[in-house]
Amino acid sequence: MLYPQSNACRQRADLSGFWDFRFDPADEGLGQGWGAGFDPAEIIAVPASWNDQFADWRDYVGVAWYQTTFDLPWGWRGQKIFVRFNAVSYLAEVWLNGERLGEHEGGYLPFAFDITDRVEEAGNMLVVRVDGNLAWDRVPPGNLAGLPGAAFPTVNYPDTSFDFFPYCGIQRPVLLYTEPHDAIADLTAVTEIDGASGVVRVQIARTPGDPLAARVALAGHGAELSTTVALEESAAEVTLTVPDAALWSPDTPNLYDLRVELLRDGAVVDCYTLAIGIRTIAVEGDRLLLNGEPVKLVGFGRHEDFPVVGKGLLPALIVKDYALMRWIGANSFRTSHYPYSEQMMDMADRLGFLVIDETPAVGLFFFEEGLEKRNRLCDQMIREMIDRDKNHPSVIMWSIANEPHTAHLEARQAYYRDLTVVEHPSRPEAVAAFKAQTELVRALDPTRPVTLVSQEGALEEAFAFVDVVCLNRYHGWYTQSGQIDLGLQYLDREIELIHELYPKPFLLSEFGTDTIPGHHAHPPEMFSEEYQAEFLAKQIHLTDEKPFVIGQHIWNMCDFKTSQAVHRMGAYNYKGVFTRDRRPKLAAHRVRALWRGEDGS
Ligand code: ADA
Repeated sequence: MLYPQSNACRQRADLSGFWDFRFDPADEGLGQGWGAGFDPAEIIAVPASWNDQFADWRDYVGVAWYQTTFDLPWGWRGQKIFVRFNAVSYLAEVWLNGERLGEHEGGYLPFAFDITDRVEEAGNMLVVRVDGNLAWDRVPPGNLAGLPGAAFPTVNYPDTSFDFFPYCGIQRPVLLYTEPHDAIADLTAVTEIDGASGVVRVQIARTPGDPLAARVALAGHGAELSTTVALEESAAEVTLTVPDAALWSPDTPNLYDLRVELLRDGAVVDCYTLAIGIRTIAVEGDRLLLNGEPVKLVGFGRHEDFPVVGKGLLPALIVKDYALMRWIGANSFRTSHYPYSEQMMDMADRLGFLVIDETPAVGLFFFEEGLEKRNRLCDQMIREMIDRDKNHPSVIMWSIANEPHTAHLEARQAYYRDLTVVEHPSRPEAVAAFKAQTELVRALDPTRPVTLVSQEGALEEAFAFVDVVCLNRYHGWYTQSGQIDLGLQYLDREIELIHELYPKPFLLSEFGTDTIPGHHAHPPEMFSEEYQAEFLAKQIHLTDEKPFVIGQHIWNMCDFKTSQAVHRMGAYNYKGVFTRDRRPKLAAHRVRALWRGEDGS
């Protein structure tokens, strides 16, 4: 799904700003026809979550309505006209001038509607009903306490099955945009390396119509290449060879401008420009290879999270977070636990960060209730995520889930007792789902490794299907609490056991400790900054000694908001090495010295 562009053939307008708004706790708006317009009760900022914008509605995750009016920009008539929502959490229904355009389920990926035949010259009324409810047949799931025979007593409020606040609303920009009737419908750029040359294969999909030609040009780093092909049917592919290619990597985030034009009788009827990076990513034995060389991923699990805006897009925060990751010596992060904004992904390309792109499938469970729908949603979100992010050189791996509840309870009890792995420890429904999803990922994108981020350790049978093993583990925190060195012994044994069963590259994808900013203790004690610094340093040293470990992602880069729960003081997860407002804790300095090789070890 190409991001809307403004150029000689296309236009784009941003509807960000202040919209009319109304909460609908009784969910009466549908029945009362609010889709045709409603009496606003508030004014709300778009893009941003609604939870922290008002005094009394922080924990409200029900239904609310947005509306705004717009005039059609001059000169747009005669083209195809669309409205696009970059992300609305959780479920959006959209009307234009009283006509229902459709709906989209899933809070972190874009969707668009063709409004060519519905948009007026002036006074267009765009209305959006947003349903933020938590439910067990949604992805990510919630309200599990409502599950018949629930094994989940309500431990947090709002009742999520994941550990971050379920912010809701229109959290990323809403765009109007045009495309010509003969348009580039999609582009897929795949790059390879051949000696000193780069090979760029470009698949061009077009809207149906009369025969056209496609001119593909690649410019940058001294290269000026182009080729023209006939574009009779719906798609064509061209290959460009770039001599002395300037490869993309964290140290050299070289990008080229790929410009595609559609031509009829020599005249340009559509054009689109894509920034591409020439790089390869592959798994070879126990190693992850970037451009044919082993690469180590050092960085973080993160969240899109900040006071007041919640999960709302905040460009200055994106700049700040990349600056802090650069400062601490990180080269990588995972989009835990949902695809991040297009702007965040573009900056990873430009600044040179290696991204594990993760779907919103966090906290999945495999009871029968709602399973068919959850599986269908997981497939939908895998497709949408790959369709949106497939051209980013920074995306080096797809993650299909975070911490699914894969294992049987009995299997877990035996495992936690003494690392005993019983026969078939995973639920068959989970094994079937993840086998199908890894196959779907490979069918959609055979060029990148696929992973699943697990808490089940050696019980995770889905590790058989993935290319890279990712483990979240907190030995010395949730287990062996207060005993960092004992935790290391358990971590050491467990990683070796997992690698014995699943001999693949291994990433310690989460490890960390809740740390109250400014709280100190000597000797180190849980929740103190000293404990976090020692815990992280020792687990980094341990995992660095293992040849099959391809890196560490600390949990988390920054403190972030969660639901209320007894184990989340102030409704915060304090595992950040930076505070929520981006101030470094002691561990940030310790990790910086480690990752920048300045710790003298
Ligand atoms: C899990 C989960 C994270 C966070 C972490 C923690 O690994 O993936 O989202 O909840 O635990 O802080 O306990």
